[in-house]
Amino acid sequence: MRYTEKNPPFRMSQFSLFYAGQPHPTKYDCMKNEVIASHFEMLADLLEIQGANPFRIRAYRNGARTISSTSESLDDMVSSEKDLTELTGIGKDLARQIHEIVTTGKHVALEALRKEIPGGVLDMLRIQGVGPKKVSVFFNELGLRSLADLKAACEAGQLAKLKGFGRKTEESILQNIDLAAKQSERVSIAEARAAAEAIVDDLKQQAEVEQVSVAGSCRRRRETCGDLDILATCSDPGPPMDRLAAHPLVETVLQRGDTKQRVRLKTGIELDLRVVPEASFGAALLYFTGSKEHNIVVRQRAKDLNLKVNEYGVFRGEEQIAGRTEEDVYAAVGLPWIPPELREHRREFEWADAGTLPKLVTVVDIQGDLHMHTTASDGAATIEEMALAAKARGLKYIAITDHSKRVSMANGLDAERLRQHWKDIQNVRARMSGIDILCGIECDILEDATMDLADDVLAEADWVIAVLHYGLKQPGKQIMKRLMAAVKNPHVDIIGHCTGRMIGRREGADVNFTDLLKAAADNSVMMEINAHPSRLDLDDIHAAAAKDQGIPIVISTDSHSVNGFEVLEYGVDQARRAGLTSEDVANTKSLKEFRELLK
Ligand code: DGT
Ligand code: CA
Ligand code: CA
Repeated sequence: MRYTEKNPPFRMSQFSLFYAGQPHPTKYDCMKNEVIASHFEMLADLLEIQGANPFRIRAYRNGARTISSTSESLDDMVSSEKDLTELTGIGKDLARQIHEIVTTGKHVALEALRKEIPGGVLDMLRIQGVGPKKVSVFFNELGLRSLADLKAACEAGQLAKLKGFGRKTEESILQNIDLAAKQSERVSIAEARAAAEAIVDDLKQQAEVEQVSVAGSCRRRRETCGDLDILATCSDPGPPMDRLAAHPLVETVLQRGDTKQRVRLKTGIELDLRVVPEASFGAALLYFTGSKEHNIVVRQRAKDLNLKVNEYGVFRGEEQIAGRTEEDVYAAVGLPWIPPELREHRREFEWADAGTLPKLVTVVDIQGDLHMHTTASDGAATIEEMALAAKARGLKYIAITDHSKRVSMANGLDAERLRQHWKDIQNVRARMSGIDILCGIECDILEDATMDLADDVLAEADWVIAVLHYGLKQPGKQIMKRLMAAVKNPHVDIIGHCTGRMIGRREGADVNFTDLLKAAADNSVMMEINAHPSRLDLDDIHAAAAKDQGIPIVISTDSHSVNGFEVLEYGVDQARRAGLTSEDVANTKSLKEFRELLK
């Protein structure tokens, strides 16, 4: 994956479980390639901050790129004793390190570097527009060790005095630093799920433990989580607590009571484990899943029925009448079971009362993926490799949507290259069976509201995604002029990652969704939920608003490599939070039905 300081797609290491720690390899069925790649990306970042030899840094970055674009699992390669050095860019040293990560779960080189560079220095990489080169200067020349240090230095005008920096950099950092600081207190749903699910799976191994579940915002699939919550039932709380304390992802036990334990993971996030009686599991799960606002309504409904609900059960006077399962708690207060993704006190009670709770879309409903890149622009795999990988995941159709020319750093395509690219796609399509391939384009909507490619070119595409990449900070009026022009363009099929936000790093553009969604509905333009965990754009609220307008939603992975498809589930989670059914999501349809939706 190629990225620049100006426009990082995302920093994989932010999502890595292994950001700070030494994972235990047996905890995972398979060590994902992306996770191994993230180790090397982080190693390269740390070396660059340290001012190490550029060749060494490049070797790690190339290695990371190879790993994330290799379709064969490195984990499998290691266990079947294949020669890793046959992969391009993987020499003896990297092969040895991969072997170490896969077999021991440790990465000595990375851990050594992390000891030399404070964690707060790495936090600086979360700031939009700040990469390892700048951080290196902040750390080595100014001795800054945290976001707070950096903020103070900007406010004191220290940066502007450095060679190669100006007032503009200082202002831009000040503008984005609070968001980075806020974000470092919350983690992406991808990181939250990886950690919580690994720990749940591990607790299930404990013989005495009966039931275990993730709760809290992670179970509701919020896009970021403040902390993790896990519930278990066990006759004796001791063994699960001991097991958690000894888990390789856990750094320290912060608090231990009779039934509750709070720990800090090596990634920095904190986790609560609560051990509850079997007869209260459902009530506790409902209570600790939240949201708080949802719980308040449930409690009020119980009151209206002269009942009391708390984390132990549902009570009539002293008598417990429900609590073992969530279903029976909801039933006791006259409600059907409500999926966790809907528990935000938005419309779930209204739907439940009317008997119209939506049957939410699931990952297996998805038949096609309509946003992905190849080596023609900034992807790591060829058309054929992407198609094969999509087919292996059970997809029936894909659209190849490389960048248009404005995105020059991603090697965006002009009309001539694009037409050749489409010919190449058609050739691959002709010789492949079991998957269909659409000739698409991710076309930039330029700052002046014109499209990056001429209408006659767009007219030849099967599928046109229009997106904002540049000028996201323009005034709302100009942003809307651009989006409206795109929506009204007869060749545009969909608006991709509508706001351009990068969760925790960059605010999105100032979009007036009321106007935009109305125009999209009037012009039969679809809206994308970009599934990447750093985008999730549309968000849940706006995806629900799009549904209300009858706009078909497409959940897309925006894959840049054969492993990019892994993020699909995060997009589906966001769609579920929006209350979307498979009817509302256009890429759950067969290609034939999907084509009928196109204008
Ligand atoms: P987070 O961790 O900020 O991402 O969000 P949550 O929802 O996981 O919040 P957390 O960890 O503070 O608490 C977990 C759940 O426990 C929360 O969703 C609802 C429940 N809960 C916590 N405190 C209260 C409270 O004061 N009242 C009620 N009704 N529920 C609470
Ligand atoms: Ca929580
Ligand atoms: Ca909590």
